[in-house]
Amino acid sequence: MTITLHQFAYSHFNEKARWALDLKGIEHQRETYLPGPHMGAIKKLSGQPQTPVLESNGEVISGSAAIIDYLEATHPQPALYPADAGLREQALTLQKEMDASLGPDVRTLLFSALVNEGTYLCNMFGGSKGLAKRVAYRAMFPIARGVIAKGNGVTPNNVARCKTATREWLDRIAEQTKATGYLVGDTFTVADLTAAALLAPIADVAHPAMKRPRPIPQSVQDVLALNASHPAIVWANQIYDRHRPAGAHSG
Ligand SMILES: N[C@@H](CCC(=O)N[C@@H](CS)C(=O)NCC(=O)O)C(=O)O
Repeated sequence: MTITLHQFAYSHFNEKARWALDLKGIEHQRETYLPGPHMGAIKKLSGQPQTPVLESNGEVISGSAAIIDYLEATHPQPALYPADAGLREQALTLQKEMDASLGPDVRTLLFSALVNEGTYLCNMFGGSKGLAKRVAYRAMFPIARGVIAKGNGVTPNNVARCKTATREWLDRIAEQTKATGYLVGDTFTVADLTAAALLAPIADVAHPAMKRPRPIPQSVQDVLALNASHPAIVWANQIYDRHRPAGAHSG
């Protein structure tokens, strides 16, 4: 069976898929695209513009939740869905809510800094590429900056909304994990994977799949500082330490 994950290097939705593949110990290849230039190839492959996309024996699955669902069906162990139907429903509902709001809002917060850090942004997403591709990508940045800002919701009003909404998610996650250390029941589920992966860009996790290049520009550090000591950020780092396998890939 040949499995390929079509991905962006530094992306929290892609990290959900990487984490599920690594946790289940599934042998696979990763095809890494640069955001922007990815569009033609990903649309041709999947009929839509976003990563992650999983290609498995001729099947093409788009979106992190659908990919996890597919992997859960084809490689059931270790399970990410609780066996109990009620708990499974809770975990899947939480995933859906976080994919719809926490994920995009965290991305907006990060991009509110990255739109002013062209060289750093290009290193984050293009670090694994050769020099010629990296130079060409950096050269495109001034022209692409407006599209990047718009595509990631970077307007003063929306950034302010995302700060509040993210704080509310952090408070909810901290409250909901207080009793057992997990969001649903007393074991690691898709809900914990989703929360920790989607928080990874502001939790500044050390795992190679989401470790950002150093030195971190001051503007990005300012975004991290907004919530650095929040119990849910500490929790996300602990979940990474306990449940995110190293995996065979570096990113
Ligand atoms: N709900 C989707 C969101 C995927 C998503 O937002 N992907 C972003 C990267 S984080 C993307 O591919 N953006 C490029 C684009 O929209 O053109 C999922 O769970 O996979």
